[in-house]
Amino acid sequence: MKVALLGPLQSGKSTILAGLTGKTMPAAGAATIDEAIVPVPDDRFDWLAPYCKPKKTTYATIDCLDLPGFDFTGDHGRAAARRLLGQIRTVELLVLVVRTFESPTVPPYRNSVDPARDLAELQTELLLADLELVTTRIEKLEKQVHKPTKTQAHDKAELALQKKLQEAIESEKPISSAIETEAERSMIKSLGFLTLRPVVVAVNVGEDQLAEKFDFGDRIDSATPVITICAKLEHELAQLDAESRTEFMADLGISESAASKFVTSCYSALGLISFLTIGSDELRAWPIKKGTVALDAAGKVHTDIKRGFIRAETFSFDQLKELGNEKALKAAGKIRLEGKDYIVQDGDIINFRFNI
Ligand SMILES: Nc1nc2c(ncn2[C@@H]2O[C@H](COP(=O)(O)OP(=O)(O)O)[C@@H](O)[C@H]2O)c(=O)[nH]1
Ligand SMILES: [Mg+2]
Repeated sequence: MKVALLGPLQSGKSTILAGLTGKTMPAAGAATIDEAIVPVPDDRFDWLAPYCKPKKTTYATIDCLDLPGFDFTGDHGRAAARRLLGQIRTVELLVLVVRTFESPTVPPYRNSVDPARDLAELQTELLLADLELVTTRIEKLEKQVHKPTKTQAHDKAELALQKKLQEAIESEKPISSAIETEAERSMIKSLGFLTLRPVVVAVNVGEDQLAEKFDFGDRIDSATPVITICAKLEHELAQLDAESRTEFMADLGISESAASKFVTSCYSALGLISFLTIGSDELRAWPIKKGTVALDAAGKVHTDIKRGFIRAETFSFDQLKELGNEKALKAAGKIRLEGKDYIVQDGDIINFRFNI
């Protein structure tokens, strides 16, 4: 599950990721895409770890790509940005990072701090990248539809769809807004349109702007999360041990770190939930798409478990917490034996029974 962080030069992308992973990210000006594996906070672990005392705990993770900052002020920067956008067509979520912090040592993009302008520019560039793709596809299909091939009917349908998408882009609407059916979605799936992806907007604020709210009006729809994060502060928090961190956060009057809110928002924008496996060896959260059935969830743990699937012994974390232990759950008849088609829920604790 890949997420890409996009934004102008020095908007704070690498600092955000460094805060999330504790790892130093490439210095400003790096030209290559870097990858960071980011753990997804799960407060159920706070209860479960002392309960099962595992040798190992493994959080769900998301894969974040740190892109070099965009500079659309000149031809060279524009070409570099286009190349980078071409390389991220398979990612599933775009995080658009814009900055509002002021710093005497970090000159702002285009010589002024203006998050709405930067966001608009990013959106326009994503639309242009998709327009290029649509146009190329239309040219190809227009030649193809006249040939009496086996795919002629499909080609005609796709051509009509591509023209509809082209119209959407030309009126500055993302492709996601023009897709009406699953059939349409699957028809264009392999093309990797960027404006088909869900978006999270991250506003990188200064330490003195933590309480500010940012409204981008109708530049984004109401479903798009806007996260306010002070990358520099989060990076500092990440360097502290747990106790000092709690103290520092209490001093600042915050309960959940912005970094944690940020990751959780990305996780749900990706349509992901977690099921859990518990035991004395490992306590682990497994990311799955909402709607995943038990058989496929088993396959995440191990292909053998999927192949030899018998039943998924399942109970919910909330019930475990309420009743205290598995014995009590069993006595209360709360442990279910689910079949292959059971739709796994967030917070399900599963023990797969299998046979190989
Ligand atoms: N004052 C302040 N400086 C920041 C903040 N976030 C990033 N910076 C600084 O801005 C510069 C660019 O940040 P970086 O993460 O490399 O930006 P990127 O080009 O988007 O990856 C670095 O010197 C950071 O230390 C912030 O929230 N406040
Ligand atoms: Mg960077």
